[in-house]
Amino acid sequence: LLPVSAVHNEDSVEDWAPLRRSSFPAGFIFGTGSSAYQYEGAAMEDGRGPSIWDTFTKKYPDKIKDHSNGDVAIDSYHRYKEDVATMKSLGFDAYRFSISWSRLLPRGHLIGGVNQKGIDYYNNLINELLANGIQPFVTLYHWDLPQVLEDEYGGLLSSKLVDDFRDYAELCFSKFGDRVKHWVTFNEPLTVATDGYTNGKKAPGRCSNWLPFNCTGGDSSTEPYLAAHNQLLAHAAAVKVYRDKYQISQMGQIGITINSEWLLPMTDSISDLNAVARAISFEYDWFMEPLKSGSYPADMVAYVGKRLPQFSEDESLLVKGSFDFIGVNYYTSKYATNVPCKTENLSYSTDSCVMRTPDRNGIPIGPRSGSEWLYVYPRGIHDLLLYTKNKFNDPVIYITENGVSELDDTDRIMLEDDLRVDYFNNHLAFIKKAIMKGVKVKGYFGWSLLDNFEWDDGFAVRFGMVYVNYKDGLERSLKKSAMWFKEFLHSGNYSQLAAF
Ligand code: PSG
Repeated sequence: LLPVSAVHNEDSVEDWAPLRRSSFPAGFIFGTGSSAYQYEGAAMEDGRGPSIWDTFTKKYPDKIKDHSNGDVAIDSYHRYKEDVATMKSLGFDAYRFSISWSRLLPRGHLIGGVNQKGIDYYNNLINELLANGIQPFVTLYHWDLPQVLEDEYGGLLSSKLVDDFRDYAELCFSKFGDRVKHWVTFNEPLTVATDGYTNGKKAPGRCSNWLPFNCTGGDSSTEPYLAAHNQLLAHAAAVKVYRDKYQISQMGQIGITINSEWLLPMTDSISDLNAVARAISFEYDWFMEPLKSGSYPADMVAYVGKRLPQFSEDESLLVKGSFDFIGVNYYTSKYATNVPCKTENLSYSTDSCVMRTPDRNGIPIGPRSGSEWLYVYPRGIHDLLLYTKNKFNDPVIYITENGVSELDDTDRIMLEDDLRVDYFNNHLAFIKKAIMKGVKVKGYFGWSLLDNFEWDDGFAVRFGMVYVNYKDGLERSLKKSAMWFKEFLHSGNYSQLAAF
């Protein structure tokens, strides 16, 4: 076995030319990403119904770092024209945003009625983008389930979700599919399963009662698997409708966005190498393997047993191959080490019998960001991409999110975001390297254009390349990283790669 320190020495930094736009294949798309609850605001306006995030932030203000919520967010509902103008001036080709289900269907179901003002808003946004030469990439579900569906049948825990999501997706295809050519069904089903149903940090805030996380209900040993399962089935149902009724005439593509950390072994012992493989199975293969083959990964079946739902034969065939592209969200990497499996107080978080940590022998895997879970490790995106190509039949990939945060400093307008400049530059360099090795990456979306409502971190953590002044009318100002992107997108040759 190679010592851990030698595993990654195949690429040397010296031969890396400075990055420029022309380093990427012709037609490669650069964009930024966002989501409805994090950006729009206007939570009670123009007929929008409440989502589980409205309920969650009001019911558990203590679970949000600054006790904030997305009622106003960064007001993109009203400021979309200004924000589209910023994208255009920076030179972006595309914009990924999500549709708020409860803005279109305030009562969740199609038969509850369509809110025309919601349709109007997304039509206006899409038309504004296209008028400025920016392609819309639309996510259908970025975590804001209509509250009525949570109340009626337990939301993602019920298979009733499948038909309701399919109907909602079809409404979107029929209203917007003449102009939207890239659809993402679900954003990060993993994060929903872990933070929504394992530790209760995010809506709907469920976890087992023996955990000290102040949840009102839940079972961390079963519900994460159920929520993941129903998201996969709902995804597949929406893809089927798109392929049966819309794709040929609308000529678009449909996929799903999967996130994962990359994992490195804590030591070079066999048990830690196996722990790495299991950790990746429990995060990434959990979704990628069903999408590729129609079944869950063998090690998850072995370790989770009867608590892991099963696909019927028909379901398996529906899920298998249900994508034209895979959206990949990558932010960070961790070390993995084998730990004994638990026999009581079972939870998704311990089922893999792996402990994940950001440091080894006291040394962090990379610079720390403003988010406690995010340490910078650019090489991880390259390794995740090659893993995807080799293990999952070389799919077409869009990087649908990649970005870094810093903590808000309430006394200072923070425009000198050198950490973010290096982050984008170095991750793009590793993506380029993966492309040169044959990975079919077709586009990259930085997270995010603007500072925004960062879920349980509220407004205390900033991910934007554009600063939003929460104390002064939500005024926007370009940070250094926005200028870096502008330079990169217009001419290319901006800076030498920073050393790693
Ligand atoms: C993404 C990746 C991890 C945790 C949470 C996310 N990870 O690697 O441990 S959430 C994801 C989300 C978006 C967020 C953004 C930054 O899709 O809405 O704002 O990343 O947290």
